[in-house]
Order: sequence, then structure tokens, then C-alpha cells
Amino acid sequence: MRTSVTRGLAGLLAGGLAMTMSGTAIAAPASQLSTATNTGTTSGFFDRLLDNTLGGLLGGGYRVNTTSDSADVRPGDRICADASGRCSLRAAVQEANHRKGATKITLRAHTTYRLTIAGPGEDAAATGDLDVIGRLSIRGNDARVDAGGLDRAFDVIGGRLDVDDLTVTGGTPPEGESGGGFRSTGTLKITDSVLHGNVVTGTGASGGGVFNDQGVLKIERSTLHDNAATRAGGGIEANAGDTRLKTVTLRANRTGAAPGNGGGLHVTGAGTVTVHRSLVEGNTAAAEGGGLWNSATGTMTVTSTRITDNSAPKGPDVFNVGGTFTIDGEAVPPTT
Ligand SMILES: [Ca+2]
Ligand SMILES: [Ca+2]
Repeated sequence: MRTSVTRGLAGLLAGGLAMTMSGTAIAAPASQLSTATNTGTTSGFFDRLLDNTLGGLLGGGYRVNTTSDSADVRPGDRICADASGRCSLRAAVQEANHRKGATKITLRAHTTYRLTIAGPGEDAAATGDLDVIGRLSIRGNDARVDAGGLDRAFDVIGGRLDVDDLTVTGGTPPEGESGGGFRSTGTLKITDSVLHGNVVTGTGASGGGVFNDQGVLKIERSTLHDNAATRAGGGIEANAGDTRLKTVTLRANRTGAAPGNGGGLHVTGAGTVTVHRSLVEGNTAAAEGGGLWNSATGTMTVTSTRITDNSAPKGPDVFNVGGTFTIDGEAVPPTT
């Protein structure tokens, strides 16, 4: 806040416009007012101010206005601003993590946001993946987040993330880590989105698209295609927890070769998985369950879903170790 006020006063002295909100002077530096290309017009600037300063202060959320991958200069002051005063996706996530309530982040339509700040193994969204500790929703407007192979895209650490109308690609965490696009120990909901080209490698690496680590995962009206994992769950790995898919396409995801189970989706331990009105097609596993793989203690309930053209040496479409696995009410016996 202090930074903002200082910058504001500087702007005032330089001839910028100012306004007052709750006794705090918020000024528009002249340099920003005159930057027509990126800020639009004076009213564009104030739109941005309303979105990212007042919006942040009042709880209205943040509108991302730069494709730069840049950190917030002062996380926790409620103002989404990198060093150049712009609100990046990373800065918005950092601010959202400091808020108690839910925060809405809106992306520019049809725009690619590429993560460029290396540094995996960091959990405050400052480097590498975008860590979600608070509660936030991202309205993608058909935008795209490309993790650029530096790390996974999103890491939900006990928080809640709702993602809508977003493509997530290029996620690759360090070797041996799970969750290429998303890793979640919290609550993750993905709607009207596409996950493709996310890859996890190395021993134990599972969930090329999504790794639900004992959390709650809901995916609706979305497609996961061409994601890959070394261990299991080319599309999705459910490590226990609760996983619900509705109107989801799992296509051409793959696992291999250690051990290489569950090309489309794999559940480990006593997880609950429901798959409704979906398509599981053309996924590949190096060993078992090209489409869906259920554990000895897992409960997998599949309804009104087409499972076709998947491939694996054992159980090309589905593989059941011995848990409760039903397809349209019919029990799937343990695969031998
Ligand atoms: Ca800030
Ligand atoms: Ca991180």
C-alpha cells in the first residue's frame, strides 16, 4: 500500500490524476495515462485501477492485463502489481493467496500466458508453478497457460482452485514429481477446459494431466489429451481422495513403463472415482488398463460413458485389481 501511495503522489506531482478511496489517495501517474497502447485511454487506466486496486481492496478480484510472467512487488497489499505496475497472472495468484475470501482472476480472451520464471520446489507462487494456498477462481475466456516445461502449471496446496474455459499445457515438474498440469491436495474444479501436452517423468511420477493427491477433484465439460506419466495415470492420477468426471474426454493419454498403468485414469488406494457421460478413447498404458485402472480398494463408478480403442497388454480398456468397479451398474470383475 505504501508503495502505491508513494507512486500515486509521484504521479500527482507529475501531473497525473488522483482519486480518493477510504481516505487513501490513489493517483494515476501521468506516464501511465499517456501510454495509450497498453492501457487504452484514461478511462482504460481507471478500468484497470478499478479492477486491480479497488477491485483488490474491495474484493472484486483481479483482471490480468499483461502476458508477462512477473511476480507481485508486494504480495499481501491487495494490489496486483508487478514492478511495472501491471497485473500478471502470477501476481494475481500471489495476491489471491493472501486473501481470506474467494478471489476471481479474469484473463484476457484468447491470450497465451507463458510461465517463464524458473524455480520449482517453491510454494508461494513466486517462482515455477503457480501455487494456490487461498481460494481462487480463474476465468480463462479461452486463454492458455503454457508452463513452458519449467515446472507444472498449478499446485493447489490445501486451497481451492476453480478453473474455467482455460487451456493448460507445457507442464513438466522436476523428475519424479507428480502432476504435470495440476497437482492438488485441496479442492480443484476444472470446467470447459483443455489439458494437453503435460508430462511427468521419472520413478513414481503420476498424473500427466492432473494429480489429485487425497483431495477433491471435479472436472466437467473438458478434454484431457496427449498427457503422459511414467508411473500411472497418463491423464489423471487419483491418489485416494474423491474424483468426479462429468462430460469429460480422456484421449490419447499414456503411461509407461514403470509400471505403466492407467493410460487415461488410475486410482491408487481407497479413492472414489465417478465417470459420467464421458469418453475414454485411444489412451495407452505400457502394462495394465489402457483406459481406466482401479485399485484393490478403489471404488470406480462409470455411467453412460464410451470406453473404446484404448490399448495395454492387460486390460486394454479397463483393468480392475479387485476394488469395487461398476460400468452402468455391471460389476467389472478383477482382471486376470
Ligand atoms: Ca501486491
Ligand atoms: Ca511455485
